[in-house]
Amino acid sequence: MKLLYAQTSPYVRKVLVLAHETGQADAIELVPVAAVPTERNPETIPHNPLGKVPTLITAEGAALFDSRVICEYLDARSPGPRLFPEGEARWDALARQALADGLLDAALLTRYERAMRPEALRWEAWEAGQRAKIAGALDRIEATLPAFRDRLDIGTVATACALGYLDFRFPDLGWRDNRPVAAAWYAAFGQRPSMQRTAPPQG
Ligand SMILES: N[C@@H](CCC(=O)N[C@@H](CS)C(=O)NCC(=O)O)C(=O)O
Repeated sequence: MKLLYAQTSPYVRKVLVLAHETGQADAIELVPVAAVPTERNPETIPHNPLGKVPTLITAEGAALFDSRVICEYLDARSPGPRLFPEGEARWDALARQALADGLLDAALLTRYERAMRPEALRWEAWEAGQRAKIAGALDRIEATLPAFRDRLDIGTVATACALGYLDFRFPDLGWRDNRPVAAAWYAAFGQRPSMQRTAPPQG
């Protein structure tokens, strides 16, 4: 399998954390590609017309995207642990993944706004709206964490990758302020080898 990837992408990180946790990291060849919304990357487009990472090319040559589809695919072929629970617990785990991914979507849009959009074209109210989504998602994580803090599933993996992205791109946000439960949980979860091995570049 080949994974079209960028080391800084939190969605890629989610896929790689799941690959490590399910013992499949060595089966994935990492192919670095540029992923920029304003440019069509000829390496990625033939596989994924959206031009986004992560995009997985399976051993059979099928292209899979986005991160949720890839995570389910890898989980389904896991030789060991599974991170998508069955039964009632599944909906809870998927909902927590959706919350964390939604936090990431808002954070990434904010990042693009700050790093890419020409200053004269910036729209403050729009960025404030994205920041409010991030804060709301963080508050929901803080409130609900006691019920799932001991789980290892796609929900906790996605949550940890989202918090890691905030540390990486928004170190001044102070997401830990008034959120001691999430801060303590992330400090412990972040020590997992899967998280350590997939950390974004420093500096
Ligand atoms: N919902 C997608 C989001 C993927 C995504 O937005 N990836 C970013 C990098 S972090 C990207 O490829 N951006 C390039 C673009 O938007 O063209 C997923 O879960 O995989």
